[in-house]
Amino acid sequence: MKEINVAVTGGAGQIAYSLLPRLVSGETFGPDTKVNLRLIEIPQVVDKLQGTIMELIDCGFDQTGDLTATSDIKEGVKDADWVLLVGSIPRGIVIDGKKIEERSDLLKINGGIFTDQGSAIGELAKSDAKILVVGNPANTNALIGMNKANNNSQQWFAMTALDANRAKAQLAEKANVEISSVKNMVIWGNHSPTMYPDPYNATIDGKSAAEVINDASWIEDEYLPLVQQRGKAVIDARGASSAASAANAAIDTVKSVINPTNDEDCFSAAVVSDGSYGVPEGLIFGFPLRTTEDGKVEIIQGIELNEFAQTKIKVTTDELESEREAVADLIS
Ligand code: NAX
Repeated sequence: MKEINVAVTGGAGQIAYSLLPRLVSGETFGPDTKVNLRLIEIPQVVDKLQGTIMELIDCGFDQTGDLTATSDIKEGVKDADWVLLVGSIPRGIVIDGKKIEERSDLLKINGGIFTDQGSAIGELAKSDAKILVVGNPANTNALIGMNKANNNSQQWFAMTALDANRAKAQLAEKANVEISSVKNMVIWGNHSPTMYPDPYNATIDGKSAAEVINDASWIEDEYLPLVQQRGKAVIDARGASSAASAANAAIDTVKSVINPTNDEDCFSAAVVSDGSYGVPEGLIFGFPLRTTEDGKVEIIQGIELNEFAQTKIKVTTDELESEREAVADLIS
């Protein structure tokens, strides 16, 4: 059996609890790949990972390899093929008596984590390692990590697949079709309320979803808030955040990166901008992506953006530029 090394930060958190069994079950990396899993946590909770490891052993999957826990990021990411950066400091946490509510404070605090993690990954993970940032603010955390890694043969992604899955689900419900009929869902920009889930280029059975739904006021006034506020709706309903669907989206992203993309589809994740669609170079930006037969992830070109899309994309681009400015000292 082939073997790969997968490192996951935030291993004792909610998302990880849903994510980890699916990483070592054969579902994500295939039945012929053994997965050595390194769980990384802050020193205060690293011991709890022993309980998680016991559970993973008790799942009894043939594809489960060595399971280790550490609070040392260097040990965790050494020779990693994949690094899933799930851990981060949540909004609302109290640090030195101050409740962290401002996005700018959150950016700085998490930025500090992602500088060390980025340097360790750049130096020690495999030269072709893939890194998926889930912890928020995901795009700018990825920007910091990627700059600190300073290793162009590795590839960084920030997760927008949960937004894409939510965006597809809302279109399917409105059009009263199976969710598998909805394809080409692009989340443009930031994983934040400014993201633009594109209903014009998404397709339902091959036709523009906006045309199939044929209700401009729903598309332009109701659809975006529905997708953008879905996370809050889940919290309100279940009293806890959407950890299972976030874990599922992380699995979807890994599968999308390691398997060629169907000709009639694309997948959503944020990657470093090469200037495509006028997005400033270097930003970590949600684009339409495809994985080629030889395993290369490319930004799909030539998608038409109407005036509504251009206005929305400008807002999310401006937000990402201001986030980049807020962490300028961490990426120089
Ligand atoms: P939890 O608070 O349950 O778990 C986070 C874990 O990360 C904790 O166990 C904490 O000890 C650990 N951690 C903190 N700093 C660390 C460090 N330096 N190294 C290693 N571990 C560290 O949060 P959870 O619900 O699992 O969510 C994790 C992150 O995902 C949050 O930032 C959350 O905002 C983000 N999300 C991102 C989504 C996306 O689509 N990109 C959607 C879901 C989720 O909101």
